[in-house]
Amino acid sequence: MGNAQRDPGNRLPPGQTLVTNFPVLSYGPTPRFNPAKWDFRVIGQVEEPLRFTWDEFRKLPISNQVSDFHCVTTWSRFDNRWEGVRIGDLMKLVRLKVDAKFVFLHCDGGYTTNLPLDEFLENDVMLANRHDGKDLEPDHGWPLRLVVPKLYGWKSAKWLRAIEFCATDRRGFWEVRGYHNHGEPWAEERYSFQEDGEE
Ligand SMILES: Nc1nc2c(c(=O)[nH]1)N[C@H]1C(S)=C(S)[C@@H](COP(=O)(O)O)O[C@H]1N2
Ligand SMILES: [Mo]
Repeated sequence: MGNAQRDPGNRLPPGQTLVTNFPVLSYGPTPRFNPAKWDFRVIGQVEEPLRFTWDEFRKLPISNQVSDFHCVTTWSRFDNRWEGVRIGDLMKLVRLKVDAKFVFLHCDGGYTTNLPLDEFLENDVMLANRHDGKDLEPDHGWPLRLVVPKLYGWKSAKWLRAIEFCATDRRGFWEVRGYHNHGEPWAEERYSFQEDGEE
């Protein structure tokens, strides 16, 4: 095995191969960013929906976080330094209704994905606009993407425009096209057929 495959810290989930580049995985074209028209919304099971313009969003507190990234197509990239707004900081502005149990993410271009509320609220989940010290490349989600390090990469929605809190779960773009509803890399939750027999 070459250097690329070695896993000194036992941080590589089963079936994954380490890469040092940063592949682009997108379904469809990269949307164009227009700062005058862009907005970011928090909707659904909240006491009051929120809407941020680009200038308003830029005033939220900024944090850094280093995490590993695992794509279901089998590449993993270690030690990504993400900069942006921690979900914990965003949530200081959000009053959830008691019925909020799931999160559904809406992106420019129509991509969607879903995850349980408790996993969305993990400490390492971020709304990122910088990666390894640079603004995100357009292909990697500029101006804003979600990062959910503990789930496969397709949950890390690029070009994120809205977070919808939901009482019931709803499958997103890949989740209705054969990918697992949960997507936990250490359990290799890759495909929806694996959900058979799960509760
Ligand atoms: N809007 C949107 N977000 C997306 C995707 C996409 O096609 N559209 N692809 C997902 C997949 S499959 C992965 S692995 C990661 C890849 O992020 P990257 O292209 O920055 O490596 O983005 C995820 N977020
Ligand atoms: Mo992916």
